[in-house]
Amino acid sequence: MQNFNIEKSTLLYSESIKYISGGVNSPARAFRSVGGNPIFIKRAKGSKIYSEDGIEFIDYVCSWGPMILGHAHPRIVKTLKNIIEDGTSFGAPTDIETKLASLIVKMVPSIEKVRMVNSGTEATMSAVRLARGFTGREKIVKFCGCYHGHGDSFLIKAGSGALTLGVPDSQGITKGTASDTIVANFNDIDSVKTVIKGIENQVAAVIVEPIAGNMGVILPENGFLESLSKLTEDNGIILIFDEVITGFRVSKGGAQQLYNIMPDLTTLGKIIGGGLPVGAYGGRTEIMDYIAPDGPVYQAGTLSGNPLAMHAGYETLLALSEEGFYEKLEEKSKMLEEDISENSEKLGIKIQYNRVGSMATLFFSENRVKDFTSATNSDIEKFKNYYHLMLKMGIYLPPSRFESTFISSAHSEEDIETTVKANYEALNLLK
Ligand code: KE4
Repeated sequence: MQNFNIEKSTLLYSESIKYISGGVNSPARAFRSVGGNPIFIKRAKGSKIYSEDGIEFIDYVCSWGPMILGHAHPRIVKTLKNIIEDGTSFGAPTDIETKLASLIVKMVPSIEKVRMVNSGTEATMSAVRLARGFTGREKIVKFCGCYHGHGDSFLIKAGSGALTLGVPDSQGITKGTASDTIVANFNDIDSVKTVIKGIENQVAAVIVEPIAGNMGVILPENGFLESLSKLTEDNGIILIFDEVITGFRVSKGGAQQLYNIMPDLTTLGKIIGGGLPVGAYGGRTEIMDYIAPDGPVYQAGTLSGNPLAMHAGYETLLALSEEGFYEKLEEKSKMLEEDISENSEKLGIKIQYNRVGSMATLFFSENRVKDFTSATNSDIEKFKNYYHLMLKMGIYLPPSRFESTFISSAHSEEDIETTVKANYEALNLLK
């Protein structure tokens, strides 16, 4: 274990909590569920992040998903350097917005038209408003443990940081709003049929993470997404795939391409900004034409389609479109899964390693983790101890068992080997 002295981070945290709520600009970054204080990061390059204390980590958070090319990728840095002197925001249309939009339309099977926003939350909020405007209906269905950003309609039985902090139902949500959100169970199509029974014609949309990432990674059981697609189609309900994590992560066309399911609307974020603030929502033209200025559903944003973010996103999508990108990512992701699974078998520590492509979660559980209940039954104490053992060995994981780890194209085989060695040592100490 390297000299793990985080005095500088601790000092910076004592300063940040004076001015920033919780000392962080997003609760997911607080170390509340694992204990200790957050590490302050000074810079990053490729698969590594460097703390203010001068500690190097192999990064498996990847900014919670966006950095699929790794940090400070030369293509992104060069692009931003080239354009920054031309101005940063105009509040008027630019050619690069059309270029990125057309690339998204080309790559994501169900998207015919798209609207850019500034975050995944804005994308999901707008997609639900659009579904309500298009159908004239008010109810929405979400899944317990799924997270769709911090829009009021979604902070009911929410995952990610809300679940991590034990507040899946946020305060500040009006009874009226909450009453329009119906909660079903992921991977349980009968629970969806039950909760909408008799009110099918009041339901505007079902929103789902096609691969859950915010309870930790939970794969869709065979037939679940197909049944959801049929149920929504049969009842005139808009099916929204929230692909803020899975979009361009699990394949060029996201989860909808991987599972060959066509949602009515798709929300995107993270990767399409290449590390700058971006979100997007898109779908069939007949639905997307309902958005202002063409249609009656209003949505707007000062910095939507910001040129810096558009260029960073465009270069990112071009890079991941290159031949063999996902195959190489799959090789490294598979190697990590197999070697960690081998470690756990050798040491007799029961884990579940849920993975799709380069997104994965290691659960300390005897049983398969296939839904919210089995995810929350995983061993939190073991996770906390594992987390800090790995951190001290220079492996930076998300500080929550309800998040996904990510591998970038910058992660080397050496990084994977180092991680597997650290995993072996950590599991051995947990025995
Ligand atoms: P943002 O508003 O954070 O850009 O996106 C919201 C969102 C929407 N949909 C899904 C499936 C998401 O996972 C997210 C945000 N993801 C969390 C981590 N799982 C962001 C981390 C944070 O909140 O700091």
